[in-house]
Amino acid sequence: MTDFDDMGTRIVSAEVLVSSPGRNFVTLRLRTADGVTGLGDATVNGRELAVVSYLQDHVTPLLIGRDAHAIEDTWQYLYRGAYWRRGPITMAAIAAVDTALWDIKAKMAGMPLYQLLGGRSRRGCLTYGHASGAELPELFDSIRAHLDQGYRAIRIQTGVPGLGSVYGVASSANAVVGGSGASARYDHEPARRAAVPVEEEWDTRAYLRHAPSVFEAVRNEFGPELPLLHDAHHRLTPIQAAKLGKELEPYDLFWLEDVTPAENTAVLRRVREHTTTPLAIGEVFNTIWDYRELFEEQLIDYVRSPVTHAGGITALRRIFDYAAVYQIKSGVHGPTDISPVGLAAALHLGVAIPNFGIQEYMKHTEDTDQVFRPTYSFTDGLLAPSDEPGLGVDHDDAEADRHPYTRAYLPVNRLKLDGSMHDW
Ligand code: KDG
Ligand code: MG
Repeated sequence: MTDFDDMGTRIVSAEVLVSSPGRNFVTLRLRTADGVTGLGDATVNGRELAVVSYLQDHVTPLLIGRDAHAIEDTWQYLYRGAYWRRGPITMAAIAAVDTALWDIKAKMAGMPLYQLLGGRSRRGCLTYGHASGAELPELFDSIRAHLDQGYRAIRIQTGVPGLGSVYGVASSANAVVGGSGASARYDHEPARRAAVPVEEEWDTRAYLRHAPSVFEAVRNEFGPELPLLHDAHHRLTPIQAAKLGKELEPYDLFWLEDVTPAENTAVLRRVREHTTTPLAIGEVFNTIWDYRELFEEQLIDYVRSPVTHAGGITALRRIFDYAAVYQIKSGVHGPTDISPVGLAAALHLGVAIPNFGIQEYMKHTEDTDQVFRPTYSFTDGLLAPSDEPGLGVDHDDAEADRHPYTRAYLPVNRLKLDGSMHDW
């Protein structure tokens, strides 16, 4: 569609911004002839420059001259038009364009984005924070500190006896990023930045023996009410996942996340047959199609897709509407590698949709917030978008220039037994 009634809404520039204020981020900024700008997050952790190329070499040239108001048509143009549909790089690129266009449209309307998505349905988005510790005393300290900060739901990850560092558990090595206790961070940048991925070791049987005892101890210490979550990071077979879900039932989890690898969702039938522990999945899914049998067979309870990796606000809204038919709720992925732009987009959707469940929240570093200047606020465990027009996030180019891209990876996971690569 190149027939513009209002030439002022034409896209005249599309910039791909790469920076590393604490960790790497890829951001798309679109500008209209009238000078309205919009931002979109295109960060794919550990594969950032692939999205930069996808956008710069294949997408941004197509955007110049298009009507910024034509959000749905642009989405279909980039998705159907590519022929090579789906996949994390394609869908992150489309997500960035879509999010930036929604930001522009809301700014043009002079409204916070959630108003264009149907208006506010709740005061804010209930979040869960990340408590962790190699041993129980550190874990308990971390839970207490999160409660003091206002969190009302907590994800629990711990070390496993006999294993070294375990992903998801803040260690002294990365405590330097955010201090110790509650604010220690487990995400592996920049404390464990390296030219090649850090290698961790894994033993599923040791993990399965240990995990239920951790939740028993936490329930004994903190009582029955606190919503508790846990992430198995795709590491289990269907029967192991079923066993874990069953053994965690007495501790009444809010959810058990990513129990099996994402490629074969049909195995969740087996898990579901055996346990009533609620299941969450989807942080590495890219499209609505990935959820089809999971929704229709009622195999999961929460959708983990973020705006950033599932094709943007347009696509994620569609996924949530489809999920609502089956009483399945949102549980949007919100680690620090989702930029403040991606998080703000999730919050605008989160306050608007009828089937909001919970929002993952791990605070970004101060350096990150100085680049993006987010205006969302965290009060009493609820994260809420501001009433500024658009997403309520900016991009300070001068600040970003102080933090150049540095190649960095997620760790990899090898079996302690023989060093073979394992799922995660
Ligand atoms: O980039 C992916 C990581 O941030 C991911 O491992 C985090 O599993 C994760 C989670 O639930 O936040
Ligand atoms: Mg996860």
